Amino acid sequence: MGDLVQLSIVDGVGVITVQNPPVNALSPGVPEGILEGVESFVADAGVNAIVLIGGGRTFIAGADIKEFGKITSGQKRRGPGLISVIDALENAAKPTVAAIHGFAFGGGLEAAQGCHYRVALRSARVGQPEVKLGIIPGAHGTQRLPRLAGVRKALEMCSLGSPIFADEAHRFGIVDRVIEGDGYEELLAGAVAFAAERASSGEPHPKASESDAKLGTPEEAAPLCDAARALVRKKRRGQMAPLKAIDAVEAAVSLPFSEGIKREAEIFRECLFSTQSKALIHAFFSERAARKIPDVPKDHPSRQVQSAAVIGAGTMGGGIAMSYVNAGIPVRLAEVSREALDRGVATIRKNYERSVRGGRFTAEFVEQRMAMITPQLDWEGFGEADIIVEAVFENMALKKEIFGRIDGVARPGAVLATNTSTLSVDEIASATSRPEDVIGHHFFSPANVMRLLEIVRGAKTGREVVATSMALARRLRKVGVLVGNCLGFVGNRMFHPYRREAQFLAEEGAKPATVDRVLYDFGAAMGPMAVGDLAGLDVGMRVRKESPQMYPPGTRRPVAEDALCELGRYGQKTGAGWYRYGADRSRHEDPEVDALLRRIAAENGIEQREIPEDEILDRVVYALVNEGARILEEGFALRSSDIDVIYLYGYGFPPQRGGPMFYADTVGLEKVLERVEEFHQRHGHWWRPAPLLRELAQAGSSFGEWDRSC
Ligand code: ZOZ
Ligand code: NAD
Repeated sequence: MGDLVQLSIVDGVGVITVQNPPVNALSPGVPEGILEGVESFVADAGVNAIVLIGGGRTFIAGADIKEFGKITSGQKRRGPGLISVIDALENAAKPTVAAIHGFAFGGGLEAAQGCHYRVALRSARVGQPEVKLGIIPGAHGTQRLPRLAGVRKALEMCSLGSPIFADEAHRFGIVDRVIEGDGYEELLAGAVAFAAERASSGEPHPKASESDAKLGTPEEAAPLCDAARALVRKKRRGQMAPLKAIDAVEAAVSLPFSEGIKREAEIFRECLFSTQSKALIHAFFSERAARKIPDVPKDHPSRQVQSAAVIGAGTMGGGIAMSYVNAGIPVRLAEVSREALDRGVATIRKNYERSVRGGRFTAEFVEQRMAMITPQLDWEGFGEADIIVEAVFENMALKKEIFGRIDGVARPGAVLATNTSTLSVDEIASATSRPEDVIGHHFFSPANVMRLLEIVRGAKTGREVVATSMALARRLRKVGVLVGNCLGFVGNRMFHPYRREAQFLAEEGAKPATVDRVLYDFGAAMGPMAVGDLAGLDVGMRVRKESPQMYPPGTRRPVAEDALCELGRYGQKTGAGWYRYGADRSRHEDPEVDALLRRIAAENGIEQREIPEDEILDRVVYALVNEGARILEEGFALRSSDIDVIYLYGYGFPPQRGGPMFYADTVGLEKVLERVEEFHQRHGHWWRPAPLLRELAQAGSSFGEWDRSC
């Protein structure tokens, strides 16, 4: 049993404590340890009841996700492990009680469902989040949960994967008693008392697998399943596991338990071996890997951030201020004019009011947050701020002037962050006497909603400032990814060729709506043309004008968007761009755009043709991959999985594809290279294969292997 599971007896109750930090995952040895504990306590005449509890900060957060890869790669056979434990808990001759604090997730909740009873601290959360990993509950959760909580709740929990707190779980019969208090000791005492009570009651102990009262009939379940399917088709578009989870819950109603669990096992296996599951598991670990910076270990000293100042209350500054106050950090928000300041504050209020209407925040919370923002026209109090974030117009001269002024007022040790999306952090830092304190905090729009924060490390940025920024990202509920200081950093640098290629395709005869649909069908939240219209086509046009070096002589340059801009078609904000927009923002294809594209093609000697959909997909997605490979070899991203995280959280890349680099690995780099070389032959310069892509493809390797070798 080792140290993973410990046994003790408290007041005649046998206590099985899982000790597998940090989250008490069911790693090899844990199920076996619990099983031994149950068997020995059942045999021990001095024990009247059994409590299963987690040591440390949580109950059991589920299966050890690392084990799944071993199973699918054939290194390990899926043994009866957890399922035997659950059977033993349910069939024990003495009452079994799960005592839950922290999280009872996945296999953890399934183990708890095997117990006769469950008690939990009010702060505890229970959930079946397996679908987020592309699988379904595989230890009878889809069969026991509807019996405990009813079909509707089980469908919701198993298909969306969102956890619920103990009070709600109590209302639905998942938890039998909420224990007052907030510590492990109170939970243990409450659980032991509850177990002793049940043992002395003389009543039979309920087995979830035999409690059919809440199941209802297949006819009653059918509309609930249909509604759940419609919801996940919308909310988890393109994902297989949520629909499969619904099938499994439906089987709980239509089949006896002994058959339902067989159905669940088939579906579980089908999901576990799917590419989608591998991609989602990759996304899970990639998000956590991104926190690891080789020369800035977890325990590296960092600075306290208790107060912030934001300069510029425009689109980004307002959203950034909201992110800070949502995390409980007060913000001084400065603007140049009364009008801009009032507009900025009004936008913040409007955004909050929308959240109140949507039920995300209470009105009281919003008033508290608004009170934490101090709008001002001067920089009073900036000298006390722990961090100053600049979010003014994207103009180097202006940013340098601002940073020169910041240098004069910021206290020693304050972090000085810029939200620039394209400008050099080093050049901005050069305007100060302390470049070691300067760093890029590249938020994504809307900054209060989007989870990604690209943290841009300049040549002189100090490690303490990197550590502070990574920790701050988590506090702000962002996914922080450290990147290097190159043009466009990682995300926008890759986005540029992606959108360029989409434009080329349109110029060569692909309908803009077809390009968008191909990407939408691939799972993207929006296609590249619609994204351009949303962001404003003038933004790209200005960048192309200001940075002519982006298109060296002799290289093909996209012309379609410049032509659209000349017609005043900047996108949604002018009612027309790649599409024409109705007053209600509805999007319509526009024959004028097709005519414009034909004209451009004729004028520029571009041959128009019918373009197959697979070419559309490969050209836009491999444009991302090829640039991503260059970024990696140039060292502007630490690992390919960081690039995936950036695309998953900042650009709406479909999670079930795992990110562009992972997707390329699933296709096979040899095939990707072949295609890139084909495009290079046909389209020239922009398709020169990245040396790293060539190297890995020729070695039969992958980006994932490259990450592991670094
Ligand atoms: O970590 C958060 C979380 O949500 N974890 C995943 C929970 C989950 O998805 N559970 C379901 C797993 S699938 C399952 O359970 C199916 C099943 O049993 C099928 C039965 C058949 C089994 C046959 C198999 C052999 C959580 C909310 C729990 C905690 O969040 P925090 O923000 O506090 O902590 P993190 O996320 O930074 O995590 C800390 C470290 O723990 C690692 N980790 C977390 N959950 C894990 C896990 N490692 C393995 N398995 C898990 N379930 C995480 O990677 C991180 O590691 P480091 O190295 O980055 O620190
Ligand atoms: P914006 O035009 O909406 O806002 C800029 C604000 O800065 C304006 O309200 C302006 O009045 C104010 N400002 C200008 N000079 C100032 C000064 N001296 N002091 C105080 N305020 C001043 O622009 P935005 O979209 O919020 O962009 C801001 C920065 O964020 C830019 O660097 C941009 O590249 C970057 N960014 C933008 C996006 C986006 O999608 N909009 C995304 C990521 C990063």
